[in-house]
Amino acid sequence: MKIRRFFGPNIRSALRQVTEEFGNDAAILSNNKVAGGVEVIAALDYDDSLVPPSVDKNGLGAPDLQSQEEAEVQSKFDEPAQGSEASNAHQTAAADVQQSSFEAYQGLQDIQSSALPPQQSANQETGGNVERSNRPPLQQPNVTGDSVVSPIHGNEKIEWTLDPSLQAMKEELGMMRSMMSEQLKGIGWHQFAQQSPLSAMILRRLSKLGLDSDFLNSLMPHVKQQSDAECAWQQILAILAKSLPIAGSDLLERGGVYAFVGATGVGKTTTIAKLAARYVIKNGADSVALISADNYRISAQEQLTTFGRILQIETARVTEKQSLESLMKKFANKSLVLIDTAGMSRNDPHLVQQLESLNRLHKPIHKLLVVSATSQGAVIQESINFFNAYEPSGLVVTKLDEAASLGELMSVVTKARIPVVYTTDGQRVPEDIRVARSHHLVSKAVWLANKYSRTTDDWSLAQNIDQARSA
Ligand SMILES: Nc1nc2c(ncn2[C@@H]2O[C@H](COP(=O)(O)OP(=O)(O)OP(=O)(O)O)[C@@H](O)[C@H]2O)c(=O)[nH]1
Ligand SMILES: [Mg+2]
Repeated sequence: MKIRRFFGPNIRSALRQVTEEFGNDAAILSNNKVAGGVEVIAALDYDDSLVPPSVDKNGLGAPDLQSQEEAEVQSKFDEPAQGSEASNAHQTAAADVQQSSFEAYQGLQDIQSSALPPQQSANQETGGNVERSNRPPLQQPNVTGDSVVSPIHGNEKIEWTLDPSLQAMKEELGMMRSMMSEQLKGIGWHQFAQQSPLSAMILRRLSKLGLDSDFLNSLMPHVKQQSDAECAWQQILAILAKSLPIAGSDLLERGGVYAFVGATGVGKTTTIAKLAARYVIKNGADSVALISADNYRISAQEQLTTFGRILQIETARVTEKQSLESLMKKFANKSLVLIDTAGMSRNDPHLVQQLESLNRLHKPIHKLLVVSATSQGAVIQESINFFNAYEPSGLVVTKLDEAASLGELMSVVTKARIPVVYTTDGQRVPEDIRVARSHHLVSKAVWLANKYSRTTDDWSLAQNIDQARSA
């Protein structure tokens, strides 16, 4: 947008200059009587909606200087006041024009002083978009706190800060600022990449894993500057692996009572079937029992019963007549008891009832929270936040085979510090489950990042430069 101030002995002359300079597409931002003549501020490529309604903004399309509107504007300046009514009308019109002129002027001042570097801004009287040299100065308003006293209205205070045109200009200015800041960050990234190519390469590769900013920031200081880039990358992956909370042993091997909790459809029942089958293979079918605490959905109970039948192990379900407590007593002789819970919305009161019934049991039981690697980081975080109240002993991460990225999962899990006990990567029972291993998760994360070649923009990378610099 090009903005310029024109001055002439009268409005006609000033408008003619505008036409000559900007052609027919110019928009008049303000016209204003000043000492020695008339001042017009006009803009090219200007968003017409930003011009205050009180300002003549008909542009200069086919400027007929004898047009009605122009004649009216002209009359505000040229016609002498006659009688008190005429005099009042003249003053009101002049005040409108003056006020609009001031608003537009103030908006221009804002744009200029914010868009220019301080030194240039201070020198704007002699340069910038609004040309002023050899022209009479604008009447400066008296500014008192947030209010501005119009030079025409004297003591009457006018709240100009709420003017829609100024608000629009401010928004535009804000957008310009954020665009500039993004560009500067991009420049910052390029400089950083030139100064520290190894750190930049590692930061880019780590970002491709989908790790969140906090995790990246915690890893970057560990980058060791060395000539072998691949070695540095392997080292940082080893540190990443070490950061993950991993149980590292087969928790169920020692037996006990375990309840599987988690969001709907994450794979709780399937995981129970896989773990039961593994246990049966080692310890025999008599050593295991399955309980379905899901007394809300018949199909869910049947799913567990079917698995039990296939594995030839005892199963039972909680009903109104058969409480969880009584079933626990029934299976007291089993070395491993696995309890399946209903997948329900966190807002469903039945879910809380079900979880509280687990907590009321006399015999302490372990809770394993099941989360799916296909869920977004925020969803996993929500699930952890909710089930944390029931103190899970560990996590089971399912559906690794369907995940497109593991970065968000690793970031959330590392923050939560709940150890991952098992991971599953398929629907087959019992094959597709394994004791969680950090290197397996990290290798899978790298493999997925290469497979889906996630792109990372310079701006996002630039967010982490400070930490990367300390590497
Ligand atoms: N690809 C894949 N699918 C899995 C995995 N684990 C479970 N599933 C599938 O996910 C679907 C849901 O599994 P369920 O075990 O019924 O899940 P749930 O958490 O018990 O579900 P609700 O009881 O309804 O909350 C089934 O089709 C499973 O076969 C896995 O590791 N990989
Ligand atoms: Mg289920």
